[in-house]
Amino acid sequence: MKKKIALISGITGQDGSYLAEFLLKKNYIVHGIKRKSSSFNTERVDHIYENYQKSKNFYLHYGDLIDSNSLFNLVHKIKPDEIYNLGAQSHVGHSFEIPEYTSEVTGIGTLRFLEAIRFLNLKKTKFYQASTSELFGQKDKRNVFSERSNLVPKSPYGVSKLYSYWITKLYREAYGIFACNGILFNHESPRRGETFVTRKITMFLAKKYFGSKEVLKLGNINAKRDWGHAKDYVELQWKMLQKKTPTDYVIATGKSYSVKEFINFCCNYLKFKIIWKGSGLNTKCFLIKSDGSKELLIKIDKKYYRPVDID
Ligand code: NAP
Ligand code: F7E
Repeated sequence: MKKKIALISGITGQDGSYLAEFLLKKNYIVHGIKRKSSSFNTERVDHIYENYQKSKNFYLHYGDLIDSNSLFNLVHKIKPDEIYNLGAQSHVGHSFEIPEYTSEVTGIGTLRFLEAIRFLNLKKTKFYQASTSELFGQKDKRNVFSERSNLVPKSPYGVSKLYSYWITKLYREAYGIFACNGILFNHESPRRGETFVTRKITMFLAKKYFGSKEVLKLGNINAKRDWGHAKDYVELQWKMLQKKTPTDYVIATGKSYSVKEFINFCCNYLKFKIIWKGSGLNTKCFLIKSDGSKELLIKIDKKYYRPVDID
């Protein structure tokens, strides 16, 4: 039987690397897009390259979501059965500092892919768009989010993803492209980028466990998130493209916890005794040492708050 061919943007990221592994195990031929960087950026997929290059099932190509030609040429050459658009400037906080770049990559980048499929008339190519719970903004009166919730993004990242969400829907309806939005809540793993809050906290605490003297600076620790595991969520991305008809899906665990609860859980796991003092910007967390003395562990820094920070 002919092997299925997948093209993944964002293959060097958390989800891209897990999805590549998942699809290769399903006997796909996987093509990934990596962007040009002045330093190595393939750390998360180097082991895949090592394992699969001989079998000719795994390929990496240079390309960029702001470069229509590179995307068009790759789609034309590879003619994938499935495209997974996971590439993005994906950091919500940073999107306030680089809103225009975020819109280009995270918003218009999606249109560039859809236009390539439309223009090349690839009737069999299915398209997955990495959409996000950041479309939602604040919870409504029913205190739940669903595929029918109001979309009220609160960051340049969310607004860019909202454009991608609607353009994906539009190309599905207008041109009959098999295109799905996966509206995913946060998902984490040991491959999570180091500036996202779970990784920032776990890396800091691991260093502290081995004697580091650093103090962790955080933003809004009362913010709540629904955290799942990236490995589970990439499987669902694939499943969406295996359905008979394309539509959009919300993916979440249904349980949310605050950043503070996450810290308490991690400290408990490491058997760190901690105590919280103060409130708001003056909140501090201390580590109680074996001799009873206190060491400052975490403090709040306004710099890590977002202009719109949703609890
Ligand atoms: P990630 O680790 O930040 O990976 C983003 C990927 O996009 C990286 O491979 C990055 O390349 C690539 N990229 C960035 N700018 C690009 C450009 N201009 N052209 C081509 N590629 C570019 O993100 P993730 O956590 O795996 O998330 C995957 C997707 O799901 C993203 O679209 C994200 O917005 C969305 N999402 C994530 C979550 C979550 O909780 N993880 C939830 C909902 C939606 P480099 O490696 O070179 O930086
Ligand atoms: O923040 C708070 C922060 O950056 C989580 C992306 O994958 O998921 C991710 O976006 C919460 C926020 O993820 C710090 O204010 C406190 O409330 O880990 P994060 P995110 O913003 O939820 C969504 C679904 C995506 O689509 C995105 O691509 O933690 N927080 N103090 C902090 N966050 C960070 N990064 N750093 C802090 O110091």
